[in-house]
Amino acid sequence: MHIDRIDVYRVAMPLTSPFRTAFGDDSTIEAVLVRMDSGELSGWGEGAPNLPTYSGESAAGAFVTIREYLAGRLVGRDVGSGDELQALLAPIKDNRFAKAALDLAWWDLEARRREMPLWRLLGGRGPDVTVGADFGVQTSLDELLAKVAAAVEAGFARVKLKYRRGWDVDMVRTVRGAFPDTTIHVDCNSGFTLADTPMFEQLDAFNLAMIEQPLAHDDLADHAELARRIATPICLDESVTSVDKARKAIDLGIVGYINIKNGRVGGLTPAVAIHNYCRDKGIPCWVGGMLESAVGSRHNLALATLDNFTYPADVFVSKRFYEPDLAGPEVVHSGPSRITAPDRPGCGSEPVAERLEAMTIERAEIRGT
Ligand code: OSB
Ligand code: MG
Repeated sequence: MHIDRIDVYRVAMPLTSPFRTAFGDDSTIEAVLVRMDSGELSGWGEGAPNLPTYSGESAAGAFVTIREYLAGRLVGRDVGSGDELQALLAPIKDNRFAKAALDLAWWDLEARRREMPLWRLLGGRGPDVTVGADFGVQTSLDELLAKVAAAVEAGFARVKLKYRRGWDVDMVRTVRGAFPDTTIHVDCNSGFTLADTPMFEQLDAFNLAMIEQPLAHDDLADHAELARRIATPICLDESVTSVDKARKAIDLGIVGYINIKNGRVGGLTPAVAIHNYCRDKGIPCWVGGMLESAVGSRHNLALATLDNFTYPADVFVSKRFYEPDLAGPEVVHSGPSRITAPDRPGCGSEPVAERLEAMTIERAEIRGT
């Protein structure tokens, strides 16, 4: 497929309410959106690193990296596969959210060219995906309990709770006390160190499905030590950025689960490769998200249709975070705890032109020579 032109947008998407985690309190999410053109067709991709607080990457940096270093490696060329695209970008180290925006746009374009839904092109088991509920740090335990009660009532298959200092063991004890049978896990977003091992040992009493990314964002060795000291399974998010890191995490005996995010690993191409590697090793996975617009969320949804994603995904309906969503059609539930991948060519979403314009901070166009 010949890449004629790439447009990149750095956007700021206002959240309906602040999202509070161990790495910060955000009221806006910054992302890069990429439109990739081939002939009459366009595909859309997204990378949503926001500020450099989750990883070292930011939307501002991703925008410059795409404009200056990445897009020029693709325009004017024939790119026949995701692997070929990744090989062309490989001389540029890291910058995975930036690469993901390009990789996703390529896959969307390829699926549109073949006139098939992206989930089918990826080899998914079917369009229906089981999704979970997710709650950031709240202003009070009563507020959290009310939200968890509503999620359980609505039939969500699992509940993820953001976890940070001051919103820790007592919070879990309270929620577990009120909901003894609900599948619950906590996400620490790399907020702790091995010195907190006694606190993690206390969590073993609460039958959590897993503890997500307890230690530093780029660590493996300390996670291996923690895994030896606690019974609750560990799930890595931030630390697994490639198949190679997944291999090391598995060989070190760290992981009960791996959270796979398109943005964090550099796109659908590496995400599918990590999924396949984990499947062959018998390690269950689930799909994570970064508060993407409907474009990125529908790419996440397509990924989540693969067969080794056995724990409910962090894919959310548009209204959970955005009113309105930058992209359409808006993401909605198709049943309790379920979102269905669209039966349309490609990922099934694209930006709504006037919203894209209103939310754009800067934009660039890269054409072939
Ligand atoms: O660690 O999974 C994470 C959101 C932004 C950045 C990092 C994370 C998250 C989430 C929420 O946990 C996922 C979502 O709600 O889409
Ligand atoms: Mg996480």
